[in-house]
Amino acid sequence: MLRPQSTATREVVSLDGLWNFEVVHTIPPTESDSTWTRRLSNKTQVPVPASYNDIFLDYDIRNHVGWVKYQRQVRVPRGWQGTRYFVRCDAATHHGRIYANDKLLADHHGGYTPFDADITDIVGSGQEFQLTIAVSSELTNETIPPGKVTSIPDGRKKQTYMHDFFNYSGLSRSVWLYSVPEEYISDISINTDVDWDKQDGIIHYRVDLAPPSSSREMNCRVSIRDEQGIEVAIGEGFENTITIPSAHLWQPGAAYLYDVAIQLSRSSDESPLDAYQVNIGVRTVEVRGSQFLINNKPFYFTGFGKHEDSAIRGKGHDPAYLVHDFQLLDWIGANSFRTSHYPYAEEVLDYADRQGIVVIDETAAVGLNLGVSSVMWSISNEPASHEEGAREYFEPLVKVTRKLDKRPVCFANFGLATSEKDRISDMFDVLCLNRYYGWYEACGDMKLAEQELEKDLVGWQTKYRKPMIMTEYGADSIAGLHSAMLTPWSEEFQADILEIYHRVFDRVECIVGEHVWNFADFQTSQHVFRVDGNKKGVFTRDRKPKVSAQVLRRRWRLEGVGRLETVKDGH
Ligand code: BDP
Repeated sequence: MLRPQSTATREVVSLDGLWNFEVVHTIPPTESDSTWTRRLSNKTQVPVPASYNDIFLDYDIRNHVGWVKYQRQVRVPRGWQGTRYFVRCDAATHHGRIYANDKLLADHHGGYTPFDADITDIVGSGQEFQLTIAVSSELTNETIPPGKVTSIPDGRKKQTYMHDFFNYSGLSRSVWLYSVPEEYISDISINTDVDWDKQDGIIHYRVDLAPPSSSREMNCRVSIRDEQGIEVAIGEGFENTITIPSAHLWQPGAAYLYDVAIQLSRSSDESPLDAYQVNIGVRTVEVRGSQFLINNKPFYFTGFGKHEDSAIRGKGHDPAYLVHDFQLLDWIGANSFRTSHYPYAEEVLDYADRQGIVVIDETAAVGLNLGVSSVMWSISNEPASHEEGAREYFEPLVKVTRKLDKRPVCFANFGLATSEKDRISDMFDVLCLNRYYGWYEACGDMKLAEQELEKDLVGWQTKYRKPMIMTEYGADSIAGLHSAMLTPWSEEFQADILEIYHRVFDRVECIVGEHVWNFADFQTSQHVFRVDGNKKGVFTRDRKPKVSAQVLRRRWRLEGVGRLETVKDGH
């Protein structure tokens, strides 16, 4: 699904801002019941994009289990006659429905992927309509992520879940109204390769149309321009391979993006029908033996598991936090991050592409974006890969992922599924491990932690000889709590733990990366074991560095671990 774009043939209107809002306490009996679309008062309003939970001070709104409604009036621009137009929701966490006036037009499961509704036949151009988006926060044993809803004696519902981040809900990403021509480009797939002898960039592309049969009377022209705006290559047809002579490669830390313009025109008179533009980087990704190669050179990941999380907006996308977080990644010397534990807003991936930051995209929703910065798909975090049935569950998922895209595939393994007990790691390209020695295990016994960690990693290395990334390691620390006596929760304790891990990484040959858990403190469900959330951040929730940030900055930025020129045959 392509993102809305303003081009010569398409228009976009942002629907972000304040929307009328209502918490639904009694679920209307059917999906078409008119109470779903009853007009809401404008006394209670919420911002879009933002999770609604922390906007109010009300316990029952913050912890609401079930549906809420967002509503506003929208006018379709007058000039959109003769086009098709859609309402697009970038994310509704976790189940979303779009209603135009009283018609249900889209029903989408999955809280972190976009969906849209064609409203062309419901509202004429120039007309106003009432847009209602209903969003449910419920997690059950049929959703991803899973959860459980129970009822307590006073009739309220309680949501429990296994994951360790607050179940923020609502419209956490933008909402758009956009138009496309009657016959339009519906999808674009691009793969890049490099002819290493000639240093040429090879671009394989495919353009899909809607309605699907319309391509016969049309031409498709693809033009590639460099960063100076100079056309360097062109292609004809809906599927083809284009060569960019002596291509400028997209490198970690040194992004370079080509502009790919796709133009559809009518065969008979060459009149323009549709236009779409994407930016792409030319680069290769490959796993060879125990190395992870980007552009044929060993790459060592340094960075973090992150969250979309900040005060008040919850998981709401915020461009100020986006840019500031990338500033901090640069300051600390990180070259990559994992979109733990869900696909992030597409704006984040686009920005990573422009900044040369490498991404491990934790999602099964392949095709969501064209991001070049994503070098690998993580299809699960900490599944019970040691239990019976794990292989049967994951085998088809790995197959589907490989069919959809050629990038390496991994999952994040947890401590209980040891190298002896795990049943699935042979199917993956890279071994990603989450470990908490010195914290959840052997807490405070730094010597034992170091020994156990090394034994664990060497076990995986001996069995598989595949590249290994430590995708989570760290400890909680309360900013401002200091101690020279190895006191858990102090900033020094967290810093010490990181140093143990680094010593071990430097001794284990197959380790090709280190992602600290977590970039910043983040909110969790209310819990007596979590003091206002998870404090494993190297930065506080408002992005102030803790002592551990200096440990990382020294290693990554000053000693240069993970910098391209320092990663040769090992690190
Ligand atoms: C890991 C999870 C992560 C948690 C972390 C922790 O992958 O989501 O936040 O533990 O306990 O198991 O901090």
